[in-house]
Amino acid sequence: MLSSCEPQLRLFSCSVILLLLFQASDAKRDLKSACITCQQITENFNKGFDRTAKQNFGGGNTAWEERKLSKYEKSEIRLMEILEDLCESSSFECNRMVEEHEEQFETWWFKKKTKHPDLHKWFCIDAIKVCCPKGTFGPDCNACIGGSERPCHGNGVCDGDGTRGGNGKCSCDHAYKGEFCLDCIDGHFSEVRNDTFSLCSECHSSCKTCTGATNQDCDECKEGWEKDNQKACVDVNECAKDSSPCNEDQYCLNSEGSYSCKACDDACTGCTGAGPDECQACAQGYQDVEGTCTDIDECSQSEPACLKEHQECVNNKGNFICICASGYEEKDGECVQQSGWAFSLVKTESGAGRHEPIPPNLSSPYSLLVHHRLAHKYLHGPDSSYPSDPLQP
Ligand SMILES: [Ca+2]
Ligand SMILES: [Ca+2]
Repeated sequence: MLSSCEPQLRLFSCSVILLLLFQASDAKRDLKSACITCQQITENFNKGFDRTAKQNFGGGNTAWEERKLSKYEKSEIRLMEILEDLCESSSFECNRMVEEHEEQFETWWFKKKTKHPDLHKWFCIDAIKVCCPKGTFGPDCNACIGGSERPCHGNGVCDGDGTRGGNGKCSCDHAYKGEFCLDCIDGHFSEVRNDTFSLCSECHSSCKTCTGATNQDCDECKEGWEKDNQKACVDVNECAKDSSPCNEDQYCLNSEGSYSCKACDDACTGCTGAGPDECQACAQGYQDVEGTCTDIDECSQSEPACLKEHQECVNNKGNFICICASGYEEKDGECVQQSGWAFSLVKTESGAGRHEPIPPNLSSPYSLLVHHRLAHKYLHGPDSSYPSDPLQP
Protein backbone atom coordinates (compact mmCIF):
# COMPACT_ATOMS: atom_id res chain seq x y z
CA MET A 1 0.00 0.00 0.00
CA LEU A 2 1.20 3.48 -0.78
CA SER A 3 0.20 4.76 2.62
CA SER A 4 2.55 2.31 4.31
CA CYS A 5 5.47 3.40 2.14
CA GLU A 6 8.36 5.38 3.42
CA PRO A 7 7.82 9.04 2.43
CA GLN A 8 10.66 8.95 -0.11
CA LEU A 9 9.42 5.71 -1.63
CA ARG A 10 5.85 7.04 -1.80
CA LEU A 11 7.03 10.12 -3.62
CA PHE A 12 8.95 7.92 -6.01
CA SER A 13 5.94 5.66 -6.71
CA CYS A 14 3.65 8.60 -7.34
CA SER A 15 6.15 10.14 -9.70
CA VAL A 16 6.39 6.92 -11.67
CA ILE A 17 2.60 6.61 -11.95
CA LEU A 18 2.26 10.23 -13.07
CA LEU A 19 5.07 9.78 -15.56
CA LEU A 20 3.43 6.68 -17.04
CA LEU A 21 0.07 8.45 -17.34
CA PHE A 22 1.73 11.41 -18.98
CA GLN A 23 3.61 9.23 -21.40
CA ALA A 24 0.53 7.23 -22.38
CA SER A 25 -1.61 10.28 -23.15
CA ASP A 26 1.12 12.14 -25.00
CA ALA A 27 2.62 9.22 -26.84
CA LYS A 28 0.57 9.78 -29.99
CA ARG A 29 1.33 13.48 -30.21
CA ASP A 30 4.96 12.86 -29.30
CA LEU A 31 5.50 10.65 -32.34
CA LYS A 32 4.56 13.51 -34.64
CA SER A 33 6.34 16.23 -32.68
CA ALA A 34 9.54 14.17 -32.36
CA CYS A 35 9.75 14.06 -36.14
CA ILE A 36 9.12 17.79 -36.42
CA THR A 37 11.88 18.39 -33.86
CA CYS A 38 14.25 16.13 -35.77
CA GLN A 39 13.36 17.86 -39.03
CA GLN A 40 14.24 21.22 -37.48
CA ILE A 41 17.50 19.86 -36.14
CA THR A 42 18.60 18.61 -39.55
CA GLU A 43 17.53 21.86 -41.20
CA ASN A 44 19.55 23.81 -38.65
CA PHE A 45 22.45 21.43 -39.21
CA ASN A 46 22.41 22.24 -42.93
CA LYS A 47 22.27 25.96 -42.15
CA GLY A 48 25.17 25.61 -39.73
CA PHE A 49 27.09 23.69 -42.37
CA ASP A 50 26.67 26.56 -44.86
CA ARG A 51 27.48 29.19 -42.22
CA THR A 52 30.72 27.55 -41.09
CA ALA A 53 31.82 27.11 -44.70
CA LYS A 54 32.28 30.88 -44.92
CA GLN A 55 33.11 31.58 -41.30
CA ASN A 56 36.61 30.20 -40.95
CA PHE A 57 37.90 31.27 -44.27
CA GLY A 58 39.69 34.61 -44.08
CA GLY A 59 39.26 35.29 -47.78
CA GLY A 60 42.94 34.82 -48.54
CA ASN A 61 44.11 32.25 -50.98
CA THR A 62 47.58 31.36 -49.87
CA ALA A 63 48.53 27.69 -49.94
CA TRP A 64 48.76 27.73 -46.16
CA GLU A 65 45.23 29.10 -45.80
CA GLU A 66 43.81 26.57 -48.22
CA ARG A 67 45.47 23.71 -46.37
CA LYS A 68 44.09 25.06 -43.13
CA LEU A 69 40.62 25.37 -44.64
CA SER A 70 40.54 21.86 -46.02
CA LYS A 71 41.58 20.56 -42.63
CA TYR A 72 38.80 22.55 -40.95
CA GLU A 73 36.17 21.42 -43.44
CA LYS A 74 36.00 17.91 -42.03
CA SER A 75 37.18 18.67 -38.53
CA GLU A 76 35.58 17.90 -35.20
CA ILE A 77 35.85 21.60 -34.36
CA ARG A 78 33.52 22.44 -37.21
CA LEU A 79 31.09 19.69 -36.18
CA MET A 80 31.05 21.04 -32.62
CA GLU A 81 30.40 24.55 -33.91
CA ILE A 82 27.43 23.27 -35.93
CA LEU A 83 26.05 21.17 -33.06
CA GLU A 84 26.19 24.14 -30.69
CA ASP A 85 23.62 26.05 -32.73
CA LEU A 86 21.11 23.32 -33.50
CA CYS A 87 18.54 24.25 -30.84
CA GLU A 88 17.04 27.29 -29.19
CA SER A 89 18.19 27.14 -25.58
CA SER A 90 14.52 27.12 -24.50
CA SER A 91 13.62 24.05 -26.58
CA PHE A 92 13.84 21.15 -24.16
CA GLU A 93 12.90 18.47 -26.67
CA CYS A 94 15.43 19.66 -29.25
CA ASN A 95 18.32 19.86 -26.78
CA ARG A 96 17.47 16.44 -25.37
CA MET A 97 17.41 14.88 -28.83
CA VAL A 98 20.76 16.37 -29.80
CA GLU A 99 22.43 15.34 -26.51
CA GLU A 100 20.98 11.85 -26.70
CA HIS A 101 22.26 11.28 -30.22
CA GLU A 102 25.48 13.24 -30.31
CA GLU A 103 27.39 10.08 -31.23
CA GLN A 104 25.17 9.58 -34.27
CA PHE A 105 26.14 12.99 -35.56
CA GLU A 106 29.82 12.09 -35.12
CA THR A 107 29.33 8.80 -36.94
CA TRP A 108 27.61 10.53 -39.83
CA TRP A 109 30.12 13.39 -39.93
CA PHE A 110 33.20 11.19 -40.06
CA LYS A 111 31.95 8.01 -41.75
CA LYS A 112 28.59 8.28 -43.50
CA LYS A 113 28.36 11.78 -44.92
CA THR A 114 29.79 10.97 -48.33
CA LYS A 115 27.64 7.90 -48.93
CA HIS A 116 24.49 9.33 -47.26
CA PRO A 117 24.52 13.08 -47.85
CA ASP A 118 20.83 13.51 -46.86
CA LEU A 119 21.11 13.95 -43.07
CA HIS A 120 17.34 13.97 -42.53
CA LYS A 121 16.96 10.60 -44.19
CA TRP A 122 20.00 9.08 -42.53
CA PHE A 123 19.42 10.50 -39.05
CA CYS A 124 15.66 11.05 -38.55
CA ILE A 125 14.30 8.19 -40.66
CA ASP A 126 16.94 5.44 -40.63
CA ALA A 127 19.07 5.98 -37.51
CA ILE A 128 16.81 7.20 -34.72
CA LYS A 129 13.53 6.32 -36.48
CA VAL A 130 11.37 9.29 -35.51
CA CYS A 131 10.37 10.15 -39.10
CA CYS A 132 9.15 8.23 -42.14
CA PRO A 133 9.76 8.87 -45.84
CA LYS A 134 7.29 11.28 -47.43
CA GLY A 135 3.91 9.73 -48.18
CA THR A 136 4.21 7.19 -45.36
CA PHE A 137 3.25 7.30 -41.69
CA GLY A 138 3.18 5.39 -38.41
CA PRO A 139 5.62 3.09 -36.57
CA ASP A 140 6.25 0.96 -39.67
CA CYS A 141 6.12 3.75 -42.26
CA ASN A 142 3.09 2.40 -44.09
CA ALA A 143 1.82 4.12 -47.22
CA CYS A 144 -0.79 6.84 -46.74
CA ILE A 145 -4.29 6.34 -48.14
CA GLY A 146 -4.00 6.87 -51.89
CA GLY A 147 -0.41 5.60 -51.90
CA SER A 148 2.90 7.18 -50.94
CA GLU A 149 3.41 8.75 -54.36
CA ARG A 150 0.26 10.90 -54.22
CA PRO A 151 -1.21 10.66 -50.71
CA CYS A 152 -4.97 11.29 -50.68
CA HIS A 153 -4.78 11.31 -54.50
CA GLY A 154 -3.30 14.78 -54.37
CA ASN A 155 -6.50 16.24 -52.91
CA GLY A 156 -5.76 16.19 -49.20
CA VAL A 157 -3.31 15.76 -46.35
CA CYS A 158 -2.44 12.36 -44.89
CA ASP A 159 -2.48 12.27 -41.09
CA GLY A 160 1.05 11.74 -39.80
CA ASP A 161 2.61 12.01 -43.28
CA GLY A 162 6.39 11.69 -42.94
CA THR A 163 6.27 10.90 -39.20
CA ARG A 164 6.11 7.76 -37.04
CA GLY A 165 2.70 8.97 -35.77
CA GLY A 166 -0.77 9.50 -37.25
CA ASN A 167 -3.27 7.10 -38.75
CA GLY A 168 -2.73 7.71 -42.49
CA LYS A 169 -6.29 8.98 -43.04
CA CYS A 170 -6.96 11.91 -45.31
CA SER A 171 -8.15 15.44 -44.53
CA CYS A 172 -9.45 16.48 -47.93
CA ASP A 173 -8.81 19.89 -49.49
CA HIS A 174 -11.75 22.19 -50.18
CA ALA A 175 -14.08 20.80 -52.88
CA TYR A 176 -13.22 17.15 -52.07
CA LYS A 177 -14.64 14.58 -49.69
CA GLY A 178 -14.68 10.88 -48.93
CA GLU A 179 -12.08 8.48 -47.57
CA PHE A 180 -10.00 8.82 -50.72
CA CYS A 181 -10.68 12.51 -51.48
CA LEU A 182 -12.05 11.55 -54.88
CA ASP A 183 -15.67 12.72 -54.36
CA CYS A 184 -16.91 16.29 -54.85
CA ILE A 185 -18.68 18.24 -52.11
CA ASP A 186 -22.06 19.94 -52.71
CA GLY A 187 -21.82 22.93 -55.03
CA HIS A 188 -19.05 21.22 -57.00
CA PHE A 189 -19.06 18.83 -59.94
CA SER A 190 -16.62 16.24 -61.21
CA GLU A 191 -14.66 17.31 -64.30
CA VAL A 192 -12.43 14.24 -64.39
CA ARG A 193 -12.73 11.13 -62.29
CA ASN A 194 -11.13 7.69 -62.24
CA ASP A 195 -9.81 5.38 -59.53
CA THR A 196 -6.75 7.45 -58.79
CA PHE A 197 -7.48 10.95 -60.05
CA SER A 198 -10.30 13.40 -59.47
CA LEU A 199 -10.82 17.04 -60.35
CA CYS A 200 -13.79 18.86 -58.80
CA SER A 201 -14.83 22.35 -59.94
CA GLU A 202 -17.25 24.84 -58.50
CA CYS A 203 -20.83 24.99 -59.78
CA HIS A 204 -22.35 28.23 -61.12
CA SER A 205 -23.35 30.46 -58.23
CA SER A 206 -27.04 29.77 -58.97
CA CYS A 207 -26.78 25.99 -58.45
CA LYS A 208 -27.13 24.01 -55.28
CA THR A 209 -25.91 20.90 -57.09
CA CYS A 210 -24.82 20.56 -60.69
CA THR A 211 -23.28 18.47 -63.44
CA GLY A 212 -21.35 21.28 -65.14
CA ALA A 213 -20.13 24.84 -64.87
CA THR A 214 -23.03 26.94 -66.26
CA ASN A 215 -26.42 27.91 -64.81
CA GLN A 216 -27.99 25.43 -67.26
CA ASP A 217 -26.15 22.56 -65.60
CA CYS A 218 -27.88 22.87 -62.24
CA ASP A 219 -29.65 19.83 -60.82
CA GLU A 220 -31.24 22.09 -58.26
CA CYS A 221 -31.25 25.88 -57.92
CA LYS A 222 -29.98 27.62 -54.82
CA GLU A 223 -32.39 29.60 -52.68
CA GLY A 224 -33.09 32.93 -54.40
CA TRP A 225 -32.88 31.38 -57.86
CA GLU A 226 -35.51 29.59 -59.98
CA LYS A 227 -35.58 27.66 -63.25
CA ASP A 228 -36.69 29.55 -66.32
CA ASN A 229 -38.16 28.18 -69.57
CA GLN A 230 -34.75 27.01 -70.72
CA LYS A 231 -34.23 25.12 -67.43
CA ALA A 232 -31.52 27.57 -66.42
CA CYS A 233 -31.40 28.92 -62.87
CA VAL A 234 -32.08 32.67 -62.89
CA ASP A 235 -32.44 35.24 -60.14
CA VAL A 236 -35.83 35.58 -58.44
CA ASN A 237 -36.89 39.23 -58.46
CA GLU A 238 -38.34 39.38 -54.98
CA CYS A 239 -39.13 43.09 -55.40
CA ALA A 240 -41.44 42.49 -58.37
CA LYS A 241 -43.78 40.27 -56.39
CA ASP A 242 -47.28 41.50 -55.57
CA SER A 243 -46.60 41.93 -51.88
CA SER A 244 -43.29 43.60 -51.13
CA PRO A 245 -41.06 41.67 -48.71
CA CYS A 246 -40.08 45.00 -47.08
CA ASN A 247 -41.73 47.23 -44.48
CA GLU A 248 -43.83 50.28 -45.41
CA ASP A 249 -41.01 52.74 -44.70
CA GLN A 250 -38.56 50.75 -46.83
CA TYR A 251 -37.99 50.14 -50.49
CA CYS A 252 -36.89 46.83 -52.01
CA LEU A 253 -33.59 46.42 -53.84
CA ASN A 254 -33.21 43.28 -55.92
CA SER A 255 -29.82 41.55 -56.25
CA GLU A 256 -28.49 38.35 -57.82
CA GLY A 257 -29.71 35.50 -55.65
CA SER A 258 -31.10 37.81 -52.99
CA TYR A 259 -32.63 41.24 -52.22
CA SER A 260 -32.39 43.89 -49.53
CA CYS A 261 -34.69 46.41 -47.84
CA LYS A 262 -33.49 50.01 -47.52
CA ALA A 263 -34.94 52.81 -45.43
CA CYS A 264 -36.95 55.48 -47.27
CA ASP A 265 -35.87 59.13 -47.10
CA ASP A 266 -37.17 61.08 -44.07
CA ALA A 267 -39.23 63.20 -46.47
CA CYS A 268 -41.28 60.19 -47.63
CA THR A 269 -44.23 58.17 -46.47
CA GLY A 270 -43.56 55.03 -48.48
CA CYS A 271 -41.14 55.08 -51.41
CA THR A 272 -39.93 53.25 -54.48
CA GLY A 273 -36.23 54.11 -54.14
CA ALA A 274 -33.62 56.23 -52.40
CA GLY A 275 -33.94 60.00 -51.96
CA PRO A 276 -36.81 62.53 -51.52
CA ASP A 277 -37.75 62.31 -55.22
CA GLU A 278 -38.78 58.63 -54.96
CA CYS A 279 -41.59 59.11 -52.42
CA GLN A 280 -45.02 57.57 -52.80
CA ALA A 281 -46.35 60.37 -50.59
CA CYS A 282 -44.68 63.19 -48.66
CA ALA A 283 -44.21 62.80 -44.93
CA GLN A 284 -45.83 65.28 -42.55
CA GLY A 285 -43.94 68.59 -42.64
CA TYR A 286 -42.92 68.10 -46.28
CA GLN A 287 -44.63 69.15 -49.51
CA ASP A 288 -44.26 68.06 -53.11
CA VAL A 289 -42.18 70.58 -55.07
CA GLU A 290 -41.83 69.40 -58.65
CA GLY A 291 -41.80 65.74 -57.70
CA THR A 292 -39.48 66.10 -54.71
CA CYS A 293 -40.73 66.11 -51.13
CA THR A 294 -39.34 69.33 -49.64
CA ASP A 295 -39.40 70.68 -46.09
CA ILE A 296 -42.15 73.24 -45.40
CA ASP A 297 -40.66 76.40 -43.87
CA GLU A 298 -43.35 77.02 -41.31
CA CYS A 299 -41.57 80.14 -40.05
CA SER A 300 -41.90 82.04 -43.32
CA GLN A 301 -45.60 81.44 -43.88
CA SER A 302 -47.91 84.45 -43.95
CA GLU A 303 -49.68 83.09 -40.87
CA PRO A 304 -47.24 83.21 -37.91
CA ALA A 305 -46.44 79.71 -36.63
CA CYS A 306 -45.53 80.76 -33.11
CA LEU A 307 -48.40 82.59 -31.49
CA LYS A 308 -47.25 83.46 -27.99
CA GLU A 309 -45.71 86.77 -27.09
CA HIS A 310 -41.90 87.06 -27.28
CA GLN A 311 -41.65 83.76 -29.15
CA GLU A 312 -39.37 83.14 -32.10
CA CYS A 313 -39.90 80.50 -34.76
CA VAL A 314 -37.03 78.17 -35.74
CA ASN A 315 -37.50 76.01 -38.85
CA ASN A 316 -36.34 72.38 -38.84
CA LYS A 317 -36.49 69.59 -41.40
CA GLY A 318 -39.99 68.16 -41.19
CA ASN A 319 -41.13 70.49 -38.39
CA PHE A 320 -40.41 73.74 -36.52
CA ILE A 321 -40.05 74.86 -32.91
CA CYS A 322 -41.02 77.95 -30.98
CA ILE A 323 -38.45 79.31 -28.54
CA CYS A 324 -38.37 82.34 -26.29
CA ALA A 325 -36.69 85.35 -27.86
CA SER A 326 -33.32 86.55 -26.56
CA GLY A 327 -33.66 87.97 -23.04
CA TYR A 328 -36.73 85.90 -22.32
CA GLU A 329 -37.09 82.55 -20.69
CA GLU A 330 -39.89 80.04 -20.51
CA LYS A 331 -41.90 79.95 -17.33
CA ASP A 332 -45.20 78.03 -17.07
CA GLY A 333 -45.52 77.93 -20.85
CA GLU A 334 -45.01 81.69 -21.25
CA CYS A 335 -41.96 83.69 -22.29
CA VAL A 336 -41.09 86.04 -19.46
CA GLN A 337 -38.22 88.49 -19.09
CA GLN A 338 -35.09 86.82 -17.82
CA SER A 339 -34.36 87.66 -14.20
CA GLY A 340 -32.16 84.96 -12.81
CA TRP A 341 -28.51 84.48 -13.41
CA ALA A 342 -27.23 81.70 -15.52
CA PHE A 343 -24.03 79.87 -14.92
CA SER A 344 -21.67 79.35 -17.75
CA LEU A 345 -18.30 77.79 -18.24
CA VAL A 346 -15.97 80.70 -19.07
CA LYS A 347 -12.34 80.80 -19.89
CA THR A 348 -10.29 82.62 -17.27
CA GLU A 349 -7.20 84.68 -18.00
CA SER A 350 -4.97 81.79 -16.95
CA GLY A 351 -6.58 79.68 -19.66
CA ALA A 352 -8.42 77.35 -17.29
CA GLY A 353 -12.18 76.90 -17.41
CA ARG A 354 -14.48 77.62 -14.49
CA HIS A 355 -18.17 78.06 -13.85
CA GLU A 356 -19.08 81.69 -13.42
CA PRO A 357 -22.41 83.38 -13.02
CA ILE A 358 -23.25 85.52 -16.00
CA PRO A 359 -25.82 88.30 -15.99
CA PRO A 360 -28.84 88.13 -18.30
CA ASN A 361 -28.41 89.53 -21.79
CA LEU A 362 -24.67 89.78 -21.41
CA SER A 363 -23.55 89.70 -24.99
CA SER A 364 -20.11 88.56 -25.96
CA PRO A 365 -17.44 89.62 -26.48
CA TYR A 366 -17.50 91.32 -23.10
CA SER A 367 -14.91 92.57 -20.74
CA LEU A 368 -13.80 89.94 -18.30
CA LEU A 369 -13.33 92.61 -15.67
CA VAL A 370 -16.89 93.89 -16.03
CA HIS A 371 -18.11 90.35 -15.87
CA HIS A 372 -16.20 89.64 -12.68
CA ARG A 373 -17.38 92.83 -11.05
CA LEU A 374 -20.94 91.81 -11.76
CA ALA A 375 -20.27 88.30 -10.60
CA HIS A 376 -18.76 89.58 -7.37
CA LYS A 377 -21.75 91.74 -6.67
CA TYR A 378 -24.02 88.80 -7.39
CA LEU A 379 -22.17 86.60 -4.93
CA HIS A 380 -21.45 89.14 -2.18
CA GLY A 381 -24.25 91.65 -2.53
CA PRO A 382 -24.63 94.91 -4.46
CA ASP A 383 -22.72 97.00 -1.87
CA SER A 384 -19.69 94.74 -1.59
CA SER A 385 -16.35 96.19 -2.59
CA TYR A 386 -14.51 94.56 -5.41
CA PRO A 387 -11.17 92.89 -4.64
CA SER A 388 -8.04 93.64 -6.62
CA ASP A 389 -7.66 90.15 -8.10
CA PRO A 390 -10.90 89.17 -9.79
CA LEU A 391 -9.93 85.51 -10.03
CA GLN A 392 -9.09 85.02 -6.38
CA PRO A 393 -11.77 86.75 -4.35
CA1 LIG B 1 -33.10 38.43 -56.32
CA1 LIG C 1 -39.95 72.70 -41.51
